[in-house]
Amino acid sequence: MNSLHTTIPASSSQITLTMSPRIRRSAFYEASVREGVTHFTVYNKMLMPISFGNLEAELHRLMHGVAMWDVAVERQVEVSGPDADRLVQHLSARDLSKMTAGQGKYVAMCDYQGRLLNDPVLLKLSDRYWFSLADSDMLLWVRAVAGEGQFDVNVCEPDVSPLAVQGPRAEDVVARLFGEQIRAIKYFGCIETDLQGIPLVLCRSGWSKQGGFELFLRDASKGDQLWELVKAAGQEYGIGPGAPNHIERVESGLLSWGGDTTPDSNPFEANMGKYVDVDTAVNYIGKAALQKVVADGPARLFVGLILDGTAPSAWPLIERVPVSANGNVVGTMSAVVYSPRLGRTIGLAQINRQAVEAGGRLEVHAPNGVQGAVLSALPFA
Ligand code: THG
Repeated sequence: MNSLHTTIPASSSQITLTMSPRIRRSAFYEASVREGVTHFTVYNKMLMPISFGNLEAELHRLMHGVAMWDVAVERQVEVSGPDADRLVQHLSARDLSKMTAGQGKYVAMCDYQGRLLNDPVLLKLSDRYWFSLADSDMLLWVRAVAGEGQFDVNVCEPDVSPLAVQGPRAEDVVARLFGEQIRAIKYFGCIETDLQGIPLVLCRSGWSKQGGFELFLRDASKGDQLWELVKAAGQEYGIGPGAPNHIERVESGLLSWGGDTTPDSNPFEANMGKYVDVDTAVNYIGKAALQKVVADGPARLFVGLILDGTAPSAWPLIERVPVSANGNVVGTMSAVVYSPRLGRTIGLAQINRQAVEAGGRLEVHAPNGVQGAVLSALPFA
């Protein structure tokens, strides 16, 4: 078996980033530095840790133990006020009529042409909504739509900083902190609570398929304190720092908006079709365009690729690379990684629907040469 890179390989993807007031730091920034963070990316104009220098250990904790991740870059757009229900529905390509407080849902936010603007987790709290966002400027969009439509709402980015606890032992750590009753929380269920006076929302969610929770800290000045409480509770389960894991997310086929999508992708081209309601009485922005996509069939599909050989293909990709069939370009690959669990090099790609339906062999024009590939359903088995 190939050994994993234990550090992210040095390449032109490694540069020095000079800080400025435009690039924000997280409530857990000091804690991440103390823990030995080695690599950051920028997400929602904020620094996001992506490695602590040992990807192998970080993956192992996520798959077999428990990891804690600074995901404060998952910024919230908060909507409250008399027209909040109506505005949130207008912005979401999903029937929310049965949604109750204490629930979360994965939603596609689209423009009038059905293009995917963001794929947040939407949380409904007792008196407000939070769109927990991927990496795009939704505060601008939500305020514009609210203003143009004269919705009576307040729209802001609140002081909220998610900390993820992920992995098979995550529930044990969170039960230790909050009590055994948290084991009954359903997927995307959320409760407004506190931890030794630190206000937060606890939600069963997170950007992995290994299970876990996110603690939405509601006071950035308590970031350090919360980090240390979670770390202490996780000691006996071997908790350690990590970040949304590239290998696990490719294996699981979790969408990275802006990485796997282009500005023209619609949700059906992002494998989000099952979360989009087109046959519904409710109305929302983009509905007619999305109905047309369903009627015509999407132009492209988001699929997995299994590459020939087991070379640990160049990672991170610094740009999408072409994928061809019989010499004709049929799509692009947006992520690639060697999966130790599958013993294969796997990727994520947007491929023309006809080429997916035809099946057969593909060629990936990877940075380290042309490699043959075949399609795979997502998630990878
Ligand atoms: N948590 C929170 N905010 C987020 C993310 C998160 N914002 C950015 C980004 N992640 C948004 N994108 C996703 C993508 C996938 C999922 C969640 C957010 C996800 N998908 C599951 C799946 O595809 O299997 C479950 C979806 C479902 O069953 O409804 O969890 O992670 N706070």
